[in-house]
Amino acid sequence: MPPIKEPAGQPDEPGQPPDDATSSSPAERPTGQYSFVVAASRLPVDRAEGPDGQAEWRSSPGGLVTALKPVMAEAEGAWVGWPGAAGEAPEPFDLEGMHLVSVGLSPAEVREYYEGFCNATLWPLYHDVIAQPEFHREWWEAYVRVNRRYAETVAAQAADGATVWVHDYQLQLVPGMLREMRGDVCIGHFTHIPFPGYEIFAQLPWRRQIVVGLLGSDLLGFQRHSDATNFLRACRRSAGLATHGSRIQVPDPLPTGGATAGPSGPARPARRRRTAGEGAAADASAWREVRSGTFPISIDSRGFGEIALRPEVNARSREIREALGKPDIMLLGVDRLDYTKGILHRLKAYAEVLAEGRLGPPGAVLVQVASPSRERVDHYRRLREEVETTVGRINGDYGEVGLPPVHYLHQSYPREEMAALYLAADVMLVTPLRDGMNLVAKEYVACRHDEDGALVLSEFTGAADELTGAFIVNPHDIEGLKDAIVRAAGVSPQEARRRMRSMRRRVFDHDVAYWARTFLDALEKPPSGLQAPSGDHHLSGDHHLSGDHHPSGDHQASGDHSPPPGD
Ligand code: GDG
Repeated sequence: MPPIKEPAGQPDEPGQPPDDATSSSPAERPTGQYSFVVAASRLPVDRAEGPDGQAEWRSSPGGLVTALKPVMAEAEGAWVGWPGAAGEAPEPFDLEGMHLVSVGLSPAEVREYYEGFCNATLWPLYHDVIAQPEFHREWWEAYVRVNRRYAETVAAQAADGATVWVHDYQLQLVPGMLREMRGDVCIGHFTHIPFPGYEIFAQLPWRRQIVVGLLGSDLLGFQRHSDATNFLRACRRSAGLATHGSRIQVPDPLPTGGATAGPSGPARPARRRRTAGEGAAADASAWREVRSGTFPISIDSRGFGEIALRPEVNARSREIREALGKPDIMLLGVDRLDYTKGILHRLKAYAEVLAEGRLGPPGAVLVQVASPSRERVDHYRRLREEVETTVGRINGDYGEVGLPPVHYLHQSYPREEMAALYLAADVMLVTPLRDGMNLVAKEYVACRHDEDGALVLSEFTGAADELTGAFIVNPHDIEGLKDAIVRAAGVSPQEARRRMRSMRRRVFDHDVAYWARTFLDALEKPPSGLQAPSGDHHLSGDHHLSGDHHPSGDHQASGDHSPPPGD
């Protein structure tokens, strides 16, 4: 189907609930029993075969779940998400202290909502249109429908006054919908991917509905300062709202159609908590304050660090180097096979470095793990073909019998194997064209207990704000990338140690638990008497994170949602 230019109906009007929506009125909806509810695209579990051959659920070892498990256990938490396969939602179940509630997606919804609007509209749009986003009205309708289903599921689980934490670009309408259903709950939303500049965001026919949906939150978290400021601009431009520093003044309830002007004077803190079931029929003269903040996500640093210290993992890392023919230099890339990750730019630079003999013959080997991802989406199919053709060409041009210069692995590996690869690599190549954070860079650092190894890191990742000991590159600048690879490969042990030490300090001080804690603290205990910061304002989250400031000013760090490979 060709991309459309025209939106359905009024571009800036909210999506209407579909005819088949099973909404009940707020008054009829029972209040749930969970005082902390996480809503994320996926449940933190995988379906696996048990010892008896029966299918069973196993928790998937993502950083997000690692960080939130203790909070879930303490607060009687529920997690709402899609189990990952089309079809009816399985009944809610408990696993490792978490109450897991599935949202079902039909095969058509997987196509139109997940592969369509999420991964072929929003994903390329939010990553600076590296690939052309497609705009289809039926995909948008599926997005509205599925977001409503999530919101209803959360509303049914949340106790009176509960804290709800909604995650990422797949669920941007949930905060607004949930606020209409349950004005009593406290809602946070965190965007894991970049939030684009307004000129790009403005292409989206449904830009206003997205902004309004997000503004149902009490606190909006972003990875980088630039993401938060882009969002504030979108509030002003597409919803006509006034922003004061990092805060947005929002009429309560927020009209969902037409332009909305905010008050021009200073912020009027007028949020009032409604009781469960009271719904949105509140006094339209009230104003609510929505806060935004920068909360860079991180990883389970200690967990990775411990794996990397295991003797069998260290033995495996030596085995990997032997299997590669004991190269002088081993370079490594680990990515989902995604066009945002800059894999082709990396391969081009590596091929030229080889051609120029700058890594010293026979010398270097690149291991590229490209874990399968979104394989039914066109852009991803085409990327796979291009990457595989390029790898074949490099090996054809520069390989010898038994010594291919690129080892390409289109597979997913257990964490232990990943840690062994990280430990084996002299140079880690993380070269995305755009990336909200990039957890791989932090995982590499967390594993290097030997304080050796060098990281080449794109400036277009959130991680570049924090990992200043890396060799920072612009991946579009192939000459610059080549120079950085050569410098990283030839770095002295002293300089490598100095750089790695500073990065390890950062990654261990600001882990995923820190990220979750700072976000939830800011959500539940908004700093009183917040001053509207002037100019390059800092966001509410920063108030919790003074001290360890990065030159670019963004920082705090921590948390991680390691999406399961294959997402
Ligand atoms: C989004 C944002 C942001 C990959 N292959 C295997 C494997 N992985 C794991 C990595 C890492 C994760 O997947 C990938 O995380 P990234 O941060 O690199 O990227 P996205 O998937 O695009 O994640 C990103 C993130 O959300 C968190 O907010 O950083 O910017 O795009 O953890 O290790 N893990 C295992 N085997 C593999 O083969 N075990």
